[in-house]
Amino acid sequence: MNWAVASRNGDSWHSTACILCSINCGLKVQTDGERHITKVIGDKQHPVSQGYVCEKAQRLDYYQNGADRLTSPMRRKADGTYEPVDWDTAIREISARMTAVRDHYGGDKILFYGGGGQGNHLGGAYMDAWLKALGVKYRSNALAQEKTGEFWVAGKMFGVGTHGDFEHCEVGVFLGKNPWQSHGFARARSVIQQIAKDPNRCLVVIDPRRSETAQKADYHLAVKPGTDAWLVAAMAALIVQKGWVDQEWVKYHTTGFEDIVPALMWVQVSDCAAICGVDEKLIREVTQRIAEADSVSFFEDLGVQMSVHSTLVSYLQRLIWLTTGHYGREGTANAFVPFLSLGKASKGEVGGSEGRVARVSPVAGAKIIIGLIPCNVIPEEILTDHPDRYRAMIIQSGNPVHSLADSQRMREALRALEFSVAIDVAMTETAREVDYVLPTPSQFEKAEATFFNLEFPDNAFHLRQPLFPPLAGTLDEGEITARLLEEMGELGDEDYEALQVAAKAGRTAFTLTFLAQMAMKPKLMKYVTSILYRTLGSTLPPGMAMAAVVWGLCPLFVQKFPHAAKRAGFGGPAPIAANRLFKAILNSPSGVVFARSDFDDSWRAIRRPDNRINLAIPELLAELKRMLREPPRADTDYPFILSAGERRSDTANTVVRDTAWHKKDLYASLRISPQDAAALGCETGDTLRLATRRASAAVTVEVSDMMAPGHISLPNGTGIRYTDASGTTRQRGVAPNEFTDAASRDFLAGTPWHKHVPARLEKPA
Ligand SMILES: Nc1nc2c(c(=O)[nH]1)N[C@H]1C(S)=C(S)[C@@H](COP(=O)(O)OP(=O)(O)OC[C@H]3O[C@@H](n4cnc5c(=O)[nH]c(N)nc54)[C@H](O)[C@@H]3O)O[C@H]1N2
Ligand SMILES: Nc1nc2c(c(=O)[nH]1)N[C@H]1C(S)=C(S)[C@@H](COP(=O)(O)OP(=O)(O)OC[C@H]3O[C@@H](n4cnc5c(=O)[nH]c(N)nc54)[C@H](O)[C@@H]3O)O[C@H]1N2
Ligand code: SF4
Ligand SMILES: [Mo]
Repeated sequence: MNWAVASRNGDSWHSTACILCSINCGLKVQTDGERHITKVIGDKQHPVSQGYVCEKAQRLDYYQNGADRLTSPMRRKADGTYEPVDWDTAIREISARMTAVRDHYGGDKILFYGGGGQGNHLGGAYMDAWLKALGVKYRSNALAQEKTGEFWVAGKMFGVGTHGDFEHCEVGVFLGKNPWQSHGFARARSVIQQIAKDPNRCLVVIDPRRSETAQKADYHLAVKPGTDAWLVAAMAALIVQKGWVDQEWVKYHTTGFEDIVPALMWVQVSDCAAICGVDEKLIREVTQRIAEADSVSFFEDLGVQMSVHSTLVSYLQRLIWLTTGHYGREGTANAFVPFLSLGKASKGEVGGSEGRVARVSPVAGAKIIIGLIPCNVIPEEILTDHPDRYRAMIIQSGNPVHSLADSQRMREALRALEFSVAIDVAMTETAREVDYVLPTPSQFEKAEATFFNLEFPDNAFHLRQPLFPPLAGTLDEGEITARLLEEMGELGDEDYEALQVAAKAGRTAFTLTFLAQMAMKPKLMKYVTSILYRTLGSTLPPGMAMAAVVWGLCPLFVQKFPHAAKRAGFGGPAPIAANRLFKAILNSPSGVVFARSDFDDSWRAIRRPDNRINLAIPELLAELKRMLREPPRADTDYPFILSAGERRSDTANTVVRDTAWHKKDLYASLRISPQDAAALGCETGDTLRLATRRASAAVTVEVSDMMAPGHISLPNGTGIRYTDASGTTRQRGVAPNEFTDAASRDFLAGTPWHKHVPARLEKPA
């Protein structure tokens, strides 16, 4: 079903997906024949979500019809306000100014930020051609403020991405992760309920807060904020010290065990227990439960990835399940087969090839992981007189002014650039700081998809079909980048003609002509996404042109994973299998299983010598020693630890701007323990002044028994400015990154310490 049909049958149900978290549950939605999503239910035909849905999906119409959506390119005036300009003018001026930056300073002085949010990665794929034409070398996006430390560790140990199997595990461990609210794996709430109610299974939650998931846990290890490294060091050490290692398994499947033993024998478990605040007996009981279980899966997330010692914790927690033999079976982590790797630029790092010189960012010299510079160094790479500083920035589908550390400095950095462009659906905090804003159709007005496909053994890809025609005045990312390349003189009709004719003749003809053209004019290969958009794209069903890039990915996938593709029904000679896969994707509005793996694949996937998992990472073993010598110190000026950016039922990053669906009074509250509230003499609904080293502001208090004394939390995605349905500008709550500091970051990956911001609370004067 596409929008042409949808608008004819105004009251029928259409397949799509939720775009509010990385799980992208399949949905059936009803539209009103105009531009509204009126009813939302789970799609039982979706191969992964199988009808599951959470309450947030009901709010999608506030994204689709938000009053801050843009309907014209906007140009910044000298006084800081914006004026609408027509598309031809915008494309011409942007092209001229960006080319001037490239010619004067070099393409390596243009930074690209973004590539997609929780629901959209195809738009980002099209950006690639423009970036290549400009010679852009440096990129970053939100992954470089959460997952790069973990990816670096996984690269050193496995050389491939792995994901736990919570549906089947005997013991599920959530480390700084609250899947009840944040999901992170399919059908999370159902799976958590199943583990919780099965007496033979066990749910472990490591979180200072008695989160919704912790409330269901068999074991809640209420670690002191920021001390997880001591806890996981103690657990890993106990396994070695108590003789709980699965010796046979370790001998057969891993390397480096002998190098980690001395480091772990050295750990004083009782000292670590005292530092992390968890009873030593409890640590021992949980660790033994893990060692004796048939299958264990771990999930680490922002509670540790955005806190002190994050990369070290990513490493040590893996040692717990690897020394006890939990990989490559049902219920444990496995290597999923990706349709397209999210870390595709990462060959050197995630691929783990030894001896490769790590690239670093040009000014701060920060490590580049999976091709991304750490988000936290962006402002200091601009606000400097260093000759290699970035002079321009392209931002697509990201809101760094809101989402990166220290919003104030991020705004300064954007204003210091010589030129900047944002491509977005709405006038965001970031859009309000750049020179030009280009509006795109919403994700329900074009073909879209994500590469968050982490399922095992069956992995699925969901190409969504549009529900509505594009909003007037918008152009999708495929069209924008093609126009920019044409304006630059990089592409023209002569590059399209033969392929356009072939596309009309059918996909086999198109494949043959495509291969011949690329062999004849290899320089076109770098603009392949735009070429596909202009040729194949125009022959796809109405509204589906953005799917053209998926055609280009199918042969890459079937060539790289022929067995998994064949088991899913896409075997045979690669070009034929690829076209069959593309057809299946195009004709499956609820998603399609593209890969079927088995456990042997999980072992074959390991890109290390002899397919063995590497247990020893020298940099982190050294860091473990350093960490053990330096216990955390209290900050007397700022006695609270602020967790800035908690996932709640009412947050979804900044995708939905209008909060009209939120009828209850309390929104964006600062959660505080009953003990601290009593000491401060405040109650729910009161206003306090929250101060950190970067900022201070008034916040509404919510007394919550989820919080431990000394620990306070603010939600993520709040405090954004939006226009409500009546046209009034509103702002609800505070924006968490007004309070954070870009210098607070991991020594190795540069990831931020958003969950560990020293703070002070005062009664307003
Ligand atoms: N509802 C909702 N769901 C979302 C999103 C959303 O905005 N809203 N965003 C999506 C995105 S982009 C992501 S990355 C994921 C993130 O998903 P999560 O990482 O699960 O989300 P958070 O709530 O940020 O943090 C998880 C937990 O870390 C705990 N924590 C805080 N400090 C510490 C600490 O020092 N140690 C430990 N062990 N835990 C600590 C917090 O109390 C919290 O319960 O969620 C996704 N899902
Ligand atoms: N303090 C603190 N900060 C945090 C976090 C935290 O826990 N604490 N969490 C962090 C995490 S894990 C993440 S992932 C980031 C998320 O932060 P960002 O990566 O900035 O992501 P979103 O808020 O999802 O912004 C996505 C943008 O895409 C736009 N958009 C929507 N649809 C389309 C489309 O079709 N095309 C285009 N071009 N644009 C579109 C939206 O309007 C929005 O501006 O926030 C991070 N920031
Ligand atoms: S927010 Fe996430 S879990 Fe909830 S419906 Fe949307 S995609 Fe599914
Ligand atoms: Mo995230």
